[in-house]
Amino acid sequence: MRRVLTAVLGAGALLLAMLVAVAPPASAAPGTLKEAAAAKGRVFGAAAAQGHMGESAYASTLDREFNQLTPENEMKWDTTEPSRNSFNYGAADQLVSHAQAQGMKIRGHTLVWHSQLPGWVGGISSRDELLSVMRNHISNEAGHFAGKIAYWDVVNEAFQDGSGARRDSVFQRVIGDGYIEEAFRAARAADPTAKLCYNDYNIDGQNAKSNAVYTMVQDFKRRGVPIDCVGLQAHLILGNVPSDMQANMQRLANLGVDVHITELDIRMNTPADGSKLATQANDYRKVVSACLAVSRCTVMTVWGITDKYSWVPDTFPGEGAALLFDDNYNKKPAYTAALEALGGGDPGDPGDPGDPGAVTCAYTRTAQWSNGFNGQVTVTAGSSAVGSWTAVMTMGSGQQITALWNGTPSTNGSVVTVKPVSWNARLAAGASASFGFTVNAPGGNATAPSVTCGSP
Ligand code: G2I
Repeated sequence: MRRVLTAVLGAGALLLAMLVAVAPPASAAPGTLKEAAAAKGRVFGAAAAQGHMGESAYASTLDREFNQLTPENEMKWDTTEPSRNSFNYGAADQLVSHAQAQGMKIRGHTLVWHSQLPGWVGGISSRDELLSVMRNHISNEAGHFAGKIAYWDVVNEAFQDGSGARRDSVFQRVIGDGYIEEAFRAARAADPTAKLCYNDYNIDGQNAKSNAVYTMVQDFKRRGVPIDCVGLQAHLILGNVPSDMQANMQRLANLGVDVHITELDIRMNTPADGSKLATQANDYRKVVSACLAVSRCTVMTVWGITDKYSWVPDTFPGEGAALLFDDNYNKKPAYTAALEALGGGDPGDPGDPGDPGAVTCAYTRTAQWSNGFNGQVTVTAGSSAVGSWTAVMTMGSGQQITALWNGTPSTNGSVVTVKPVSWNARLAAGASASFGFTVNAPGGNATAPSVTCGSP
């Protein structure tokens, strides 16, 4: 008996020792997007399609990383009311149950949109009839999901690019400007608990279209039209995060609405390579940081889980690789950047691709003459060793690199990406490597190139 007891105690002690050994340190930063976002009082979601939920890596990545689900197509009018007054919620109900079982919020997308609209709606030419058809659609669909939806994209993409005029749609033509507010009133009546959003693309920075949305929201708030949030879709292009995105979100928030990033993706010309992925990581970092800087930017959602199923290559042939996970569900540098911008992950981990904390870099001008100069960039590892590094320099106007030593450059317009040569790739903790270059600068423009660097 005593021997048995000793054995049991021994096993218990061993188990305890193992638990202590594998338990993360109490101070470990959150390791997933949803945990890191939650720690900042934010929600981090993804669009998902019921058709892919049977793929285990798809569902498990969704469940592990995200705490909001937007049905990618399943709640759109052509699916939910394909013929008049005949409603179909099968696929959407499945996504909603999945999300509920996982404790995820659900974003309803979308009640009124000119696209994915069944032909029978486009054929209606009487104002009273279309208004009643639209109200009936909203009351049925928002009523069906009432109590389950955190946010509804009530009206989607109602403005034109460029001018900020209303987009020509059957709703605009037949009902007129008032259709948007009528849609919001009908949605509030059908589901009083959902937050009601206006959602659009190319309104991420300040431009004619976002000005028009701003003016509409201001008018709605003044007149008591029920609107709670504005969705910036943020379908962005590599290297083109609007520099005034934070300011744009802040001005909307100042009107008394929440701001959501609803369909984030950052596309590039494919195939992807290390330097494009590093730029993309930096872009994701900028978007997440801009949102975190605005207290009413409460939700960030990416438009898909894996590059494999993104809408981008279908719509823009030759472009893609826009999301946080690659075709094989590997985390991309953009994932690490988004996670770290949210305060999660491990910024000092030298294994993190695209990790900005792993190395720092500094530029100095070492010589100058009338139409050119020499420059040098020193890359320094942080508190951990790095296996490799990348420096990305954006050259000033007219500047051209004519020679570069101790690095391997590749040039794309004014952007020069520099990788190490064989012998200066690996840096011990705190160690540095430098590369130098000669710049031809007609007119004597010796402005310092802007330099960012990361590892690898
Ligand atoms: O276009 C990107 C997004 C822009 N903002 C509104 C979003 O609702 C929109 O999402 C996309 C979906 O990601 C695509 O999956 O909307 C497209 C339609 O406008 C969706 O594409 C459609 C294809 O056009 C259909 O051929 C296909 O049958 O997806 C359908 C379901 O896979």
